[in-house]
Amino acid sequence: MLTILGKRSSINVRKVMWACDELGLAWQQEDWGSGFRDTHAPEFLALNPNAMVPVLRDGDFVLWESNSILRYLANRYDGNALYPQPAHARARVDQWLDWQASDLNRSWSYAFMALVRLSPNHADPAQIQASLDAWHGFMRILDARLEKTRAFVAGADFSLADIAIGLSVNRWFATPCAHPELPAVQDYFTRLGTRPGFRKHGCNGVA
Ligand SMILES: N[C@@H](CCC(=O)N[C@@H](CS)C(=O)NCC(=O)O)C(=O)O
Repeated sequence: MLTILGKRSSINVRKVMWACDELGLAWQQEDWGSGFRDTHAPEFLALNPNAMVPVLRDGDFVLWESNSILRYLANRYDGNALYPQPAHARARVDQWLDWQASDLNRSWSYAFMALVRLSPNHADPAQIQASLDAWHGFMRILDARLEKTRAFVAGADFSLADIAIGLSVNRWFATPCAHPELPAVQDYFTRLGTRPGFRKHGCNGVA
């Protein structure tokens, strides 16, 4: 039995729960992170010195960093369909996973904290607008990509990249702001909505 440490509202924890369900794995989850058990507790820091969720425990093996956990699960549990072996196909999945964790993630940080978390420390209108502009810019890049594939981020097939990016697209739509028209992103969101895993962990009313 796999154990996922982290609160269910966390986008990064939801990636891991969704991946486990796609792979048909049995898992249990423990609520850690702000509002729940404190990730600065020594027992948690011993698992992840960054005090961040998610952490995966698989027997004696412990792993943190959500996209690394996705890759591990696919490698360990026969997930070639989600993370194809051929070098070019695998690199394409990796490219979009890394883009999600770096550029895309960074762009929304201020706007998300301001508009969804209503953080008093993120109330500067100029910084909110700059964050939204950057976020929309990256979503336009995604729209152009999906316009080409007409299916999923890495190509014709659903992959690990769609778990990370599908949750990100859900966050974008769920953030109260003016959204530019991005038809391919809209179609993708609808397409993902046919997957039980996305309905359960992605498009479930949580940004
Ligand atoms: N790069 C990390 C980021 C993890 C992260 O930012 N986790 C947030 C929740 S989404 C967190 O642990 N925040 C502190 C807390 O909730 O106590 C990953 O992808 O796993």
